[in-house]
Amino acid sequence: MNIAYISVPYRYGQGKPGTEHGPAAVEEAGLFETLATHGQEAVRYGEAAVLPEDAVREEDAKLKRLEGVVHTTNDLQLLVRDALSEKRFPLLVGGDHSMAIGTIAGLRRSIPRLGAIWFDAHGDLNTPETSPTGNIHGMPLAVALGEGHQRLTEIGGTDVKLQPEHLVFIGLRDVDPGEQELIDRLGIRVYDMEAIRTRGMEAIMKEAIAYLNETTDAFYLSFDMDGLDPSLVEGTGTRVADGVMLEDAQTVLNSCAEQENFIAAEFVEVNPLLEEGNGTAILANALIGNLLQAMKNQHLVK
Ligand SMILES: [Mn+2]
Repeated sequence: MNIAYISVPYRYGQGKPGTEHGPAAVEEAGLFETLATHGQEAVRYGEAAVLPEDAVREEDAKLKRLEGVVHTTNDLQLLVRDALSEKRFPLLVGGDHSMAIGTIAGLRRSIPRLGAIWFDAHGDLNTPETSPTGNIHGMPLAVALGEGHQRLTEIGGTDVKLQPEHLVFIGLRDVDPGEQELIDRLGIRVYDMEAIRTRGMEAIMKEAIAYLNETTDAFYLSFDMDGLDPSLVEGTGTRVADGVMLEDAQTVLNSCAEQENFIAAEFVEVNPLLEEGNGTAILANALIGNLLQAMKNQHLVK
């Protein structure tokens, strides 16, 4: 399978400048070399369109920079859809996590029963009503489940993009009250740090994938760098203590790569302005290398 690397250089889903430089930082860390090492063309398949800063205002405090998010996620869903229709594996680098609204909408076009593994410290399940910040990067999963502002839920079509039983959280540990209510009401599968510690990541990933395989046609991995332990990721905007360590993160990647119905991955929330050096982007590039190697071992990537 050929990789379609798609960059999403934007930050409008959250307030800190810097995630718009995430893709460039990962490229500087050697992304194109990583692609070439694993038999891929060292090229960018596409880059999601981003509105200039002066065209984006905060406007609604409960839904900040909405125009900027709508513009990019709408463009991104088309890129992802096209890549998938060409039988490519979309590999996305962001950008803040609100980009997943576009990723999921694009994948959903050809995968009606789409599954998602959400590697993240946060639930990303807020709506404008429940969000403590109004930042849309805390809302992409609510949007995918059909909850939230219509401008967002209608990106890529008016249908609901993701069913709650087609979603699994890995590494969750910072959940707002409204998010917990949604998790409980919809019965969403969660593997928190306690579960990872007591059962081990290997067993958890095996169970998570078996669970998704029961009812989905294919699944993708949404990898938020803040799912990792803060000691590993200085350059991400919302770090949370007691996170996933490197070996367990690699197990997540390897477990996904073993599956023939693993169809896309995104790495989000790289913010090089929050650290000296480029450590978080270097780590993201290394993790992408791990993933491609594991996929190559499974003959998913030629
Ligand atoms: Mn996130």
